[in-house]
Amino acid sequence: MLEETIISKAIIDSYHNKLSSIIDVDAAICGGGPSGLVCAASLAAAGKKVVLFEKKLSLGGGMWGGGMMFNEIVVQKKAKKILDEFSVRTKKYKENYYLADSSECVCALGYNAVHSGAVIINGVFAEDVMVKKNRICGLVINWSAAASANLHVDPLTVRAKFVVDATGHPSEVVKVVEKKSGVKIKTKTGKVLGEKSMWAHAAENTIEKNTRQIAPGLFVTGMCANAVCGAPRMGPIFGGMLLSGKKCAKIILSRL
Ligand code: 48F
Repeated sequence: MLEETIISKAIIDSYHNKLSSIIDVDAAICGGGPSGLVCAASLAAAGKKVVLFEKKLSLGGGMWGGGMMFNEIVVQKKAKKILDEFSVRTKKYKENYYLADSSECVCALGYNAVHSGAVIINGVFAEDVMVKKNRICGLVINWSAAASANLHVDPLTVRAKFVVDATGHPSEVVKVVEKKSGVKIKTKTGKVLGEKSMWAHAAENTIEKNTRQIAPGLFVTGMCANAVCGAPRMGPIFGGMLLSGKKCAKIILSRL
């Protein structure tokens, strides 16, 4: 005989434990697209305490849709190694152009992040950051459903040694920092420079350089790194996202 109340209690107890375990972490990642997932998986695989918040129910960000909903993605040779590492199958199209099924990619990145030990909290978004002594030291989180319903609900806060903005094109965490924290962003103007129009080669070449600590305690990865630093977009080539997530984890590891 299956008992409904036991099912409910199991979920409540387990979720409560999960949430309690991520109130104070090494890294809090905002955004579960490809860059955030690779960053989370790499940090967790190195034994660090990592939480990733995704505002939607589904992980994967812009990866599901490939190019214009043709659910295939392209990666270059350098990044194919990361897909190999995550056991994603690829096929060569031409020299330096490899294809992968976008659904397989998202599932593999998510599976690896969780299996490496990262805690994923979906349906929750970061609405603000915690700032102390001019340093970003945490994320202020709330239910995405509360925001959609326009409910006035006070948030909760998670403390993190490092925060990562992996929110893609909108660069939501950096924009909050720019708008209300008083902490200066490390760009030429001290402001978010904004994403430029499509130029895949230039965008993929600059994304690793743009993946860095943009303010004390705050890193940028993925499309967010290019958008904040005034670099172009690249469309459905995803190698830069994977390489950026790896690089972001590597720098954070060197500082933990
Ligand atoms: O947009 P997204 O996939 O970011 P990414 O990892 O990859 C970019 C590519 O998908 C593509 C591209 C490359 O070809 O240009 O666009 O840089 O994933 C960002 C995730 O962050 C979530 C959002 O729902 C998406 O899944 N997100 C955005 N704002 C918040 C957030 C927030 N405030 N809190 C939590 N999650």
